[in-house]
Amino acid sequence: RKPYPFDEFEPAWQKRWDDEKTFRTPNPGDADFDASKPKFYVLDMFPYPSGSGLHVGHPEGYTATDIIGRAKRRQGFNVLHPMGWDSFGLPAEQYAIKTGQHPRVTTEANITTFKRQLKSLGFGYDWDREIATTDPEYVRWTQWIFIQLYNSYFDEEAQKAKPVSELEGKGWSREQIDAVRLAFIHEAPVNWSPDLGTVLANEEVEEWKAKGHTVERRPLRQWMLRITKYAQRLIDELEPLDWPEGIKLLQRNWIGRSEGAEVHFDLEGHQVTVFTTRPDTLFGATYMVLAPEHPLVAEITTDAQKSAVEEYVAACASKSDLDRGDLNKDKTGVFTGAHAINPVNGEKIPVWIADYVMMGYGTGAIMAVPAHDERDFEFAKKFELPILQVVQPKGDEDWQGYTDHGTAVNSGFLDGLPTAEAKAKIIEWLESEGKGVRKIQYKLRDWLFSRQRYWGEPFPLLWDKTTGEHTTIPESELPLLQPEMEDFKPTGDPRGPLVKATDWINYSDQFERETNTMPQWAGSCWYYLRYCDPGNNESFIGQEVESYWSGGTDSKGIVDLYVGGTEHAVLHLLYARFYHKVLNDLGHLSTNEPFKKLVNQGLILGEDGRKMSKSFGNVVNPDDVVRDYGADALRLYEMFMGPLEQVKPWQMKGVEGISRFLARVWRVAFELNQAGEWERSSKIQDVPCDDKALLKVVHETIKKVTEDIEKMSFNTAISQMMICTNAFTAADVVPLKEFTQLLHVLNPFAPHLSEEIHARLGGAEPLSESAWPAHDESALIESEIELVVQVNGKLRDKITVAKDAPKEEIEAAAQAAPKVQEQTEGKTIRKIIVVPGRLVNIVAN
Ligand code: ANZ
Repeated sequence: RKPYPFDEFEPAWQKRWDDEKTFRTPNPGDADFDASKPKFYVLDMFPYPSGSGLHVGHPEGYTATDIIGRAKRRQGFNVLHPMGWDSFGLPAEQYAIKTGQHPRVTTEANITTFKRQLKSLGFGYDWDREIATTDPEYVRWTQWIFIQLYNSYFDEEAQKAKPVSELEGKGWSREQIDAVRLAFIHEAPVNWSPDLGTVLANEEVEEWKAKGHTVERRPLRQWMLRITKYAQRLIDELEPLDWPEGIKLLQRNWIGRSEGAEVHFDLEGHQVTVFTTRPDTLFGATYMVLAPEHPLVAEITTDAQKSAVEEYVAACASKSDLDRGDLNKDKTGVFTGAHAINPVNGEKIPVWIADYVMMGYGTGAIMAVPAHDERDFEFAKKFELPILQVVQPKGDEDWQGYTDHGTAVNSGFLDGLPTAEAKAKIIEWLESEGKGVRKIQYKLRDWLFSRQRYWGEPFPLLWDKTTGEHTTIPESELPLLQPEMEDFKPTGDPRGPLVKATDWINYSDQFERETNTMPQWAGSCWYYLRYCDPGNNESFIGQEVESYWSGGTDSKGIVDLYVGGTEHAVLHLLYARFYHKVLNDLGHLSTNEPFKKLVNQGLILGEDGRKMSKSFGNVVNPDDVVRDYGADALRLYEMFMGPLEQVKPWQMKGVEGISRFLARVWRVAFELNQAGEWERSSKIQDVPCDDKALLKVVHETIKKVTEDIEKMSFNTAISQMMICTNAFTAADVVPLKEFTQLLHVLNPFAPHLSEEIHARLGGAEPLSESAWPAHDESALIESEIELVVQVNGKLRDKITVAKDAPKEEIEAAAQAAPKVQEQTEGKTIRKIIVVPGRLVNIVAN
């Protein structure tokens, strides 16, 4: 037998919430919309509906947001708590290729499973707002947003995006405009995966390599988004957000701002510019290094060095940036035979090529200062290049390989200056001599936005067959869906599988379609906006709705609370922030950031402490837990495992423990009768509570649970409810009103159980429709205190007295205590010492 009949009432409550649309959220314009209510938008990172169904990791964050959403609703907020599907993606396409099923079919089947599983956990979502990124109506607006990016440029002075039509007005040529669009075409070496048949963003390379795919560099023509223009704003506007410091740091590091200078060197009749963060070390530049791909390499290489250089360049072409970067300690390189002139002292320095210099960063050329840069130091030692000290360390460290700040030496007019001042002085000199400029450099690269896939949004773009110019399709033709195709296997053609849909490509005599598709991010970058207004077919979000959910002009983001995994710390969050800023700049949004507060839930590991994975056989299926223990037990267990942010291992024993707790709550209210049916316990009585201690626990519980929900400290809230339940279990009489108050605060955590008990005890209005309880401060006040009683300095007994009891009363109570009586029998009491609030000592002999 089940410890309580969750298998009967959980599905019944879920059905009722569904039928009655209990968690439907009214929008401005709806008949039941109440403009006086404050809004609260609480969002989960929507799942990718994979073939393996829900994982116990999903309900962790989802339960946390559900508790908050349910509580806030009852606290008078208009709560937006939606759910949907990130349903484009490579796995669906690969599965489709393997099985011959269309990805739309498998995706829909997976969504059905996920939705059934989420509903079986009783989450209070407004299912009327459900969206899938693959819905044609959603694709329409994903493509529409791309068109806005295509039709915009970044105005440096205003530091914001503006429509390119303004430039047309100023007489800019077509070519000039194409060169500044936020969505632009670019031919560059990209990460091409032959076995996946697609290019990948830099950010994605490691993940796919780890999965065993090959990734190589190859020059291709790709659509890019000019996210680099927003680098500084993406750093600055991060600061006011209520995000974990660790995530902010990851974003800042990813954007990677460096302050320094560009310095121009003469090089055999050419000019080469290097980027350096340490212009103060210019006197110590003893050689120069160009990236192997640097355009000047072929021109400056001497005949004697030609074959060595060509061989080296060819070998580098196949290496990724990561292979070439810092991790690769064993430095390689080749001398070009050419020399450059150090602009500060006229010294002739040799020019090398080496793969530790990347073409994609700075200018693709460096001045090497081996004395004070680790990579240069390694390189100079290996190739016996001169190492010249130009910084005196602060302490007694060895100057060789000293990279920290210090004092300039061997540096002419910089000598004696601390590093910061030397930097300022040399930059001033470079600028006045026309030999360099101050420069801020970011690691962030423009966003490679095209993919060679079938299961993604096609670009709403056309190419002119004769002029080769690109243009957008009319908005009236959106959404542009992929053509129906039987075979969308990668062809090896880097234009992607859509090249095979020749009819579809051939738009008209003049134009043909772009065959690339957008990355999965295109949909996940803005889904939180669509939830606000999912049915709108005039715009991606209506103005009135946007303004209401943004919550005013000083709002720091439209979403009040966003909960999800740390795996999205950089990419998803960065991309969404970029999209949001562009849409804000163009006047479509009133906030400049999407997510005001961010919380990352910790990973749930297997019982063995390893990451849950099919290959370890340690995956827990939520369906099994719901079947054996019920949805409330799963919800509560995941919240009781530890602090939300912490990584923690799954333990079935813990689920059992939580299930026993819930059964104890049930048995406060019900007992089994002779016929084996649950009936109302005789302890439950509709009487005023005259048990002060019990009353105090109940009100402490209301207070603590309310505060803990606000702090997202769910495990401590549950502990408090356990204490309260124990108090009810121990009581001879359980006053209905006070027990119901426990049910009220338990409701967001264990919604089925709390509603069922409440209804069976005669509660007419469901808890989820009732106002949140407030605690009674006067019930919390301690009215009695406990004192220890000593006889001749030895602890003998304890007494309970009124908190404000007079001295005489305390003395009398102490003498009357049974163990004290035993000890003082036949003796004379000489003295009684009362230490207020602590103890009574009786001296007797
Ligand atoms: C001279 C120098 C002297 C440097 C010194 C450092 C220390 P971050 O902070 O990452 O921006 N660098 C510049 N462009 C590069 C490229 N394309 N590939 C590889 N390395 C490059 O690093 C900037 C520094 O990294 C620059 O400052 C340059 O080395 C190197 F004592 O210039 B430095």
